[in-house]
Amino acid sequence: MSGLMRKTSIINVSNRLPVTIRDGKVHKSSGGLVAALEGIDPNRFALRWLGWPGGDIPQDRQEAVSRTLDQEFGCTPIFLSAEDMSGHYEGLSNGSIWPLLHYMPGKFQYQPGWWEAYERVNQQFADAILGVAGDDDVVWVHDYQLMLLPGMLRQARPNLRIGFFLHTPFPSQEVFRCHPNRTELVRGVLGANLVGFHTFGYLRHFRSAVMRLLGLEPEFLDIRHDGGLTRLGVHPIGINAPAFERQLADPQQEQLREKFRDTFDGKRLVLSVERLDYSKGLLQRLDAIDLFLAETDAATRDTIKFIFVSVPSRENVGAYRVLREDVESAIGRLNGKYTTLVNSPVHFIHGSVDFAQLCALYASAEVAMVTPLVDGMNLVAKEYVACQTQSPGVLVLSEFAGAAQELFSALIVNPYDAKAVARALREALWMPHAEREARMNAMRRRVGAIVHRCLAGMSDFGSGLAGCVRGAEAHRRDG
Ligand code: GDG
Repeated sequence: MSGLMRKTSIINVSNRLPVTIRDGKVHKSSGGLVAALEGIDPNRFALRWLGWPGGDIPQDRQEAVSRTLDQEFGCTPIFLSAEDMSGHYEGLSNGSIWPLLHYMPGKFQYQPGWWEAYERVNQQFADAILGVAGDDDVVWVHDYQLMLLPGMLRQARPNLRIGFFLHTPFPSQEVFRCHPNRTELVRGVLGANLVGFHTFGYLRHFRSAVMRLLGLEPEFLDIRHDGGLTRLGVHPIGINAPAFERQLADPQQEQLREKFRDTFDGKRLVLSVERLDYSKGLLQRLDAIDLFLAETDAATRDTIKFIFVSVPSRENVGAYRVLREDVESAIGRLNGKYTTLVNSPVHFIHGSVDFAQLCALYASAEVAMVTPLVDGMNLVAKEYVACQTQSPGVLVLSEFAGAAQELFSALIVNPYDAKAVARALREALWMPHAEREARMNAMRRRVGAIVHRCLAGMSDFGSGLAGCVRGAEAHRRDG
């Protein structure tokens, strides 16, 4: 690549920054988005991140915090009041939009004032971006908390290059249309030049919502509207596989795995890792494990350990507090039923483990159970595959995770069918080595390819946007 080529500046906007201020200190977080963006070529792209830094930072400290985050992390913090944060994030985003995006209208909640907080926060983000964005910059907006933002930016700066990526599914328009602000939300997204989804199914649903709610007739992937032209695209997110490979090659890994073997007394490990979220299907998975254990003889039962790493999530939202209680009592019941002098079947960690431990767990587990009821992509499935460098394990994967559209060689299950999941678990634990190897190798090739395509895809988002902008300009010229 020529050193003379001009870098594209990407302003990456997400509700949360990849750093959090806690107890006056800056903590780096390592979500899937952070990891995926680590692979972007720094010679071609300059990345600046805008978002909420967490916590309620007193006004007299905001300037100092901004300076530190800017100079040391390339981040611009957007400070939100506790009241706006609550109405926007816990209220409208996670109480009303998230359940509908995940086909769960039964979990839908709506309170007066939440919509106004959502609008105010989106506007605050728009003002902050407009203060820093140059005409040649690309603004890349992430996820359902910021659906109004592309429209607000477009109105203020008609020529700005804007991308929007949805990390969740987009449901059938029959479900999405339950939202009281459905039209404003869809119209807001159309402010972007390019709107990306994990799968073609989500794209198709969004397209139908545009037709039904706005009465527009998209031309395949292009939507012409009074704000210009929006192109829809499928850009599945990948993982930063080299980071996992580097970690697995670290000598510390063997010590960690040895430690797990000692701690769990050489038992066969079956792993679950996720945020404690009702979309992830934990209760249904526990039902399947119960069935599996009931049909397994006592001596064999004692040789298997189920490890649940469940990261606390959105604990200020009622449905999540209820879920935590339900999961804890289901695990208590299961352990009460099957614990013997030498084993209790489920080891529950309500917290997170560090990256080195996570990799060692992935590598040690004979089976990973990734059985969400619905999930945009699910990176855990891809990460588990990336870590099967020694004796290959088996992935049991929900057909309702976006990842199932790429990891065909997993044991694909319907997470609502406890019997089928229990059967798949048995098949996975006693699968012959040659079959495990063949299935895992196919998926490992795919995950490697996805990383390449995804990182290239993300890097090419800027050029993709440039193409869309040219199309939109032609559209404006043609009237
Ligand atoms: C949303 C969409 C979509 C989890 N526990 C620990 C830990 N993690 C890391 C995993 C993984 C990430 O968190 C979770 O990503 P997922 O994709 O599985 O799920 P969501 O958080 O719901 O993400 C989802 C994603 O956005 C990206 O577009 O795939 O569908 O819902 O990277 O490794 N990391 C560490 N310790 C833990 O205990 N270190």
